[in-house]
Amino acid sequence: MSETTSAAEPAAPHRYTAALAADIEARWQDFWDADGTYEAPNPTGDLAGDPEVAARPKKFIMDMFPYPSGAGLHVGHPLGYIATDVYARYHRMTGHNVLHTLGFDAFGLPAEQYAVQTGTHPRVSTEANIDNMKAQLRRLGLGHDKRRSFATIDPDYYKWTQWIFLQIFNSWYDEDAKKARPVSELVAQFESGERAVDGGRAWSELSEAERADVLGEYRLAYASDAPVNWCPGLGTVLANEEVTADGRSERGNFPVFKSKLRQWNMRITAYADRLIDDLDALDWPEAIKLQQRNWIGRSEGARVAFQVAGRDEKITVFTTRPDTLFGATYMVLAPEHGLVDTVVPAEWPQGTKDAWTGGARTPADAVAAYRKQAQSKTDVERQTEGKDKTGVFTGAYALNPLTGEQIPVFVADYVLMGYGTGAIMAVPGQDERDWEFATVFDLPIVRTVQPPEGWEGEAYGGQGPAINSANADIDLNGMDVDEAKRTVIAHLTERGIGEGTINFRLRDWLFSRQRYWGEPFPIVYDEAGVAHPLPESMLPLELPEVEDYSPRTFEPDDADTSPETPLSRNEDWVNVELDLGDGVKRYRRETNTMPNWAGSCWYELRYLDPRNSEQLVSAEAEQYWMGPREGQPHGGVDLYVGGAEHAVLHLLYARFWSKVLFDLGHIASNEPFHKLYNQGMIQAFVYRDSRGIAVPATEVEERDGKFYYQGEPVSRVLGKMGKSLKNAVTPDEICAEYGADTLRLYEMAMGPLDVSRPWDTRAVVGQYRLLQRLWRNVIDENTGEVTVVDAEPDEATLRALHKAIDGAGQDMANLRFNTAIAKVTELNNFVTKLPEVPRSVAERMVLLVAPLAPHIAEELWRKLGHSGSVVHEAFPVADPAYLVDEAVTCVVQIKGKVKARLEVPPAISDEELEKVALADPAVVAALGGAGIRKVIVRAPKLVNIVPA
Ligand code: ANZ
Repeated sequence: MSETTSAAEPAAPHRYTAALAADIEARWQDFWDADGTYEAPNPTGDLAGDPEVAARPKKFIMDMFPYPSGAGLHVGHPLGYIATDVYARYHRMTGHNVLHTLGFDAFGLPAEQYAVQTGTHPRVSTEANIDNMKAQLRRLGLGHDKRRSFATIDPDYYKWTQWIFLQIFNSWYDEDAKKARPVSELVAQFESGERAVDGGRAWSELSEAERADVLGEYRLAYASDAPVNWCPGLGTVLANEEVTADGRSERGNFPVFKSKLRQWNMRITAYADRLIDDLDALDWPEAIKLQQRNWIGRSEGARVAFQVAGRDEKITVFTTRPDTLFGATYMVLAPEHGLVDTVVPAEWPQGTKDAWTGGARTPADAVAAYRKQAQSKTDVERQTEGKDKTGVFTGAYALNPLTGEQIPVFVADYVLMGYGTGAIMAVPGQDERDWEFATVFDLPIVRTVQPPEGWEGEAYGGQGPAINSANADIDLNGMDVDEAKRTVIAHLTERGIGEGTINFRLRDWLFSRQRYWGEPFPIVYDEAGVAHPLPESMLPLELPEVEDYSPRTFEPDDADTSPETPLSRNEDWVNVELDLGDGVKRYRRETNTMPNWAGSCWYELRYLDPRNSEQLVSAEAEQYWMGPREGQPHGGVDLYVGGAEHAVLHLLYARFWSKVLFDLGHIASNEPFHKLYNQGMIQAFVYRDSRGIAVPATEVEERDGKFYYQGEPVSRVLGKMGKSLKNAVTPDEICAEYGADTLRLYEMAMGPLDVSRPWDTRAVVGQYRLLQRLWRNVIDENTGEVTVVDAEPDEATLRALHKAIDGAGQDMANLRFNTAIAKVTELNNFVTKLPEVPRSVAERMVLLVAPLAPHIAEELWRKLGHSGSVVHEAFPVADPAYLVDEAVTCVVQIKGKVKARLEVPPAISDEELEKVALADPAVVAALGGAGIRKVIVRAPKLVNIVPA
């Protein structure tokens, strides 16, 4: 119980207490539900409502939707939800049609893991968690349009996730038009001969399976056999974005291995340029844009083909420094490179240095042994080994196309298969990694850029004139780096052995998982193994009810395992007879499921038109809520609030899906989220005993700045809030003790929204007192009667009121809720000191707090005699006349005689006032050019000048 209702001080019967707050809040939450207060009308369709409301400017305000975990919410989770709710309420009151709702991202690993542990079906536990979370969220008074809420596991929803997959499967990226187009248009190009099939055969000559292979090279969703991230400990493959920098699974921290498996991929790389370029017009934190740019990693350079000496094959490299080609003294292939086996000769060439052979009898042995060694390292380990470069000679030589010299070809793990072409030309004179390698293997070093005076003993990667770079056909010497690059590229292009190119770090998105609890792929395979999309009429393809939904996991470090999908164990579901348009045939279903990112890739669109059974979203609804407009050239959600941890995963995938849907003409917005805002984290103190084990935070006592648990000293550090650290505080507890409005105010008052802040339950009472004073300013605590009077407020009150309206309004519009609350508090304190409160002041104060503390605002508004809800009332408007500070008269004396009177702001500083006084024409005239000995300033009232 809070102190103000303690037994020592018997509460007045109508005081704002936790019990009264609970009563008010429950009543208004019921009212809102029954009334549909937060329902935002669409202009057309089944959610159309009041056309007058739909004609207002719109705001689509969205949170990153939660994963319904079994632990429920702690007070850290709703920080963003409360912020968007205040923002949404403010915009409703300033004449906007506001779409604000919340769904659930409900497929995913935790429910499945819980299912494995407890035997509960993931749907059952997930739905129970959703119900629990909904109740917790409802208690906070969030103004959500509940008609628009859904969970990604609803078959009505994932039908459209599957539908989008089919759109992506059925399209290809036209590099000339720079957009996705339907595969049917590609087929037409092949049929007419407008586009040639690789290998020169006619389309009509190809078998169905061959055609499927050709199209697979183009489709934006395609299956391929490629080295993928296989995580035996989780029993599934993972996307690059789900693997940490040190090669472990983001979830569970298990080792991840490269393993060649047939998997579904999304050709996100086709969009690399647009994903970078379109960031410019988005209103996102710079840090997130930078992370996306780095993840996509655009580098400009060239591809150059090197002839293998004495063979037909060429080795193509990607280099960002084609200008240094004269200094390429050896080459390196990644151990996994397909040409390694082709180029190795049977014997070591004459004169091969011992240090190059790794002690092996033949090049093939050397390469095989080296590969084995490289396999156990992660990409990051391979790149961060510093000076200890390793590798072996393949026995092959290649020709440097500019010097004509034979240069040895090595295999070394500092070159990665997954980047560029997996092969490099090594230029030790300019590249530090190559310098290190050349030093270990005693390879020649030729500088091709003049380093500064005294530069010795290391590679020089900087600017400077080209040197040692000429032959009979081309002379780069003296050119700067950029000019030399352009010149070499032109030369190589002319000779047909190279071209300028842009390379991206981004890889295609690995899209299949070996899990039960995800969207099934709407794909079946015929007897020849050709993949066929299911027709739209067969969607949704629902998950089968199964006995065993556990993934098969393995010893975490056993790389020689391969995944087994839970769906594959259900022969009845897997083997089907279908008529896909050419008669009933037998098919096998795809047994992988989609990654849990799929459902969150497009959910903003479904909020717009959640019950549409014909389309994923109607064109009108999408254009209205998300279409491009002034200042938002790509369209998108007006405000999207969530954690910064989603910088590259969810946000990149969602942008990609939007662009495909946009290209295919399904939506008008080319970007999903126009404005992105990252809220800070609510942190909490973690208390640990002498063994380092966290102890329950609520049972820790503080004495003289030290902390004790059961009498023993414990340490205290700031950390994450959560069950595992025994420091979780639930919103339910705080609501029970003070009410939801107090919790809302406290979370918003803790600090700027984007800054992390420590939770302090003891400080919550401060906001409770604010609401108690607000209540007392309107209601008699003993009688429950309204105490306001119909008198006009005086000048000082009007000034305080309008200043608060102006400041708090601007703060709310700019997501500065902490300072908005400070201004409301200041006004409330001012009003508390008035002998009686004018009704006009009380009413505007209630409107002012309504976005922040909606329940008490509704109640007071009702008690002040209004019949409707405060939610759609107009936010008060500040009168500028009361915003200018009152002026004060300042007397300016010269030798004690008054020479001028100035009107100055009361807060003027001594320095400013002196300047103003000395510049006053009357003062200048009175001084008559005499010098000044001394100026005595007593701001704001007096300036005394003593002339020299
Ligand atoms: C010759 C050269 C000379 C290079 C020089 C750099 C400096 P970014 O900028 O990250 O795109 N490279 C290419 N493919 C590689 C791979 N698969 N594994 C490891 N390294 C690879 O890096 C491009 C540069 O990294 C390329 O340009 C290549 O080395 C190397 F003075 O070529 B460079």
